[in-house]
Amino acid sequence: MPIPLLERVLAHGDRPAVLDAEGRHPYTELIDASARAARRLLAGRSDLGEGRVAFLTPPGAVYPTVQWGIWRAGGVAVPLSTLHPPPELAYTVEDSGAEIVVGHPGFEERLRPVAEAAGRRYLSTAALLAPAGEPAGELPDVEAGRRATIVYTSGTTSRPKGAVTSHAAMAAQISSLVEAWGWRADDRILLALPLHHVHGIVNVAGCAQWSGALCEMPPGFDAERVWERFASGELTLFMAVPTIYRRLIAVWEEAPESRRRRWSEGARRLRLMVSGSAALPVPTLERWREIAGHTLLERYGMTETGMILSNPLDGERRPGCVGAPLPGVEVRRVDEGGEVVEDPATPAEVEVRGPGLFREYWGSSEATADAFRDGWFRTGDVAVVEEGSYRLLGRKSVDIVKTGGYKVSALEVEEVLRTHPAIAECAVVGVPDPEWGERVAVAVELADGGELTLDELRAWARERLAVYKVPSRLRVVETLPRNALGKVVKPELAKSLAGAAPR
Ligand code: MCA
Ligand code: AMP
Repeated sequence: MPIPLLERVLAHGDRPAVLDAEGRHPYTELIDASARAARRLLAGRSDLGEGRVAFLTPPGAVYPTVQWGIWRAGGVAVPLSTLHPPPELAYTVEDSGAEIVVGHPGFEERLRPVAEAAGRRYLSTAALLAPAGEPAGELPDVEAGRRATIVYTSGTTSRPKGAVTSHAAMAAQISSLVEAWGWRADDRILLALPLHHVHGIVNVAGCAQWSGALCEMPPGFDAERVWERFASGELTLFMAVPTIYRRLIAVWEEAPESRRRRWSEGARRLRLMVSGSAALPVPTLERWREIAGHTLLERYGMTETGMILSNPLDGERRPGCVGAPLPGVEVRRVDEGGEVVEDPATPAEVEVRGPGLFREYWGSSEATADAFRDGWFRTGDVAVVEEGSYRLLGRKSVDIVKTGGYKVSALEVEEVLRTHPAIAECAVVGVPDPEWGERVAVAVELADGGELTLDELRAWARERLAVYKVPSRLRVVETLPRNALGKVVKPELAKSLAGAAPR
């Protein structure tokens, strides 16, 4: 089985892999179940030959079982989001050209009609993993260079793009983190993140699987539950986005003294806590240090590259900085013309090279070509370097918003909102927010006779967009601020929207 991650997994034997609502699942159980899943996906064929399989499961042992089953059948795993309404699910299924859609029974009502409308084969995880009537047959040889997964990510184009990663690249992303953060077989991590993005898939689940560690997978993020798990003294690792640390701090502040003490003492016993996916505000880092006894290790990455820069496991973690290149990752900073900028204090765009990079945007050779310069991936993030540690200053594009760790394309949201009957024109921007990092905000020019409240707009938009893309600030304007060329001046708009009607 030359899929590098699964070769590692095979060596873990009966060690516990996942703890979920059903209990503990050893690695052997997941491996055996994934072989059954693979044979059922194959349904008599010898190899899915990089056919895409979209899947939607809650967090738990079922997730790696299906993911590995797809890989072992020679397919490409396309994780769907539990937060996506049918139009977004349909987009991912269609754009990826998924031939099979796999759904947990809990999502069948939402997902089966999507698969059927697109004319794709729908398979329930209950049928896929049923122990009885196991089909026989050889599984294909899957080379490490094959496509492994497509993760959809928003960008400067309207609709999300599918970033394709090979098994070898995924292994490079994982092994770099395992080395840098000292992952061990006796580690135990609590998953608090969704499993359709790299932070949850690679940094948490993938690294645990590579190392033979145990990953606890509760149904979703619940701040009190996380503190209780810290208090148990059983965890060694925790990784989350800044919004989650903010939530944990808020719940701690409200707890009675005796509980606070128990929670804080438990948190101190973990060996490492990591923050990433969005800028960690220094006050959050400082408050966390006071109440949990950890200086959060902040790191920086992207869906297309895996993790790029990280503060050190041992040694000084500079507040407000994201550290130095991870093992196997090359980083440079360039100016507008693509010239390397040597002066560390001059802001410049970060570019990345290395074995962990994605291969392509699915079905878009043009977008793929645009994303690279001389073999270097252009991140669109601007940074300076302070005593060897990178400090991110922001993104080049105003059309990308990061809210609670999710990347949102302003253009995608605008395109959907323009189809609302009361909206003549609109512009979406990110506005700074202490809880979410940024919030999605919209300024709207109404159609003749149109009326709109934020609640109405949210209810309407939630049926079409993932809830984290739905604006939570609205301002109705006579005219949007435009420059001489008629283009909306978004920085100006962002300033005025910072005080718009909140929810
Ligand atoms: C939930 N809501 C949001 C968000 N999440 N609104 C804006 N931005 C969000 N991120 C909505 C809810 O639907 C709800 O709407 C209201 O806000 C409050 O929901 P609540 O239940 O309080 O939120 P939650 O469900 O607890 O979610 C908060 C969360 C979640 C746990 C922080 O946003 C999350 O899991 N974020 C992590 C995303 C992530 O993994 N990003 C990594 C991408 P209503 O009130 O209307 O019902 S990978 C990446 O970035 C790279 C590779 C990297 O470097 O890691
Ligand atoms: P995604 O496309 O969801 O993978 O998000 C990648 C983007 O998240 C990067 O290009 C950065 O803009 C942002 N990001 C990730 N980690 C950090 C961090 N530690 N600080 C600031 N921004 C970050």
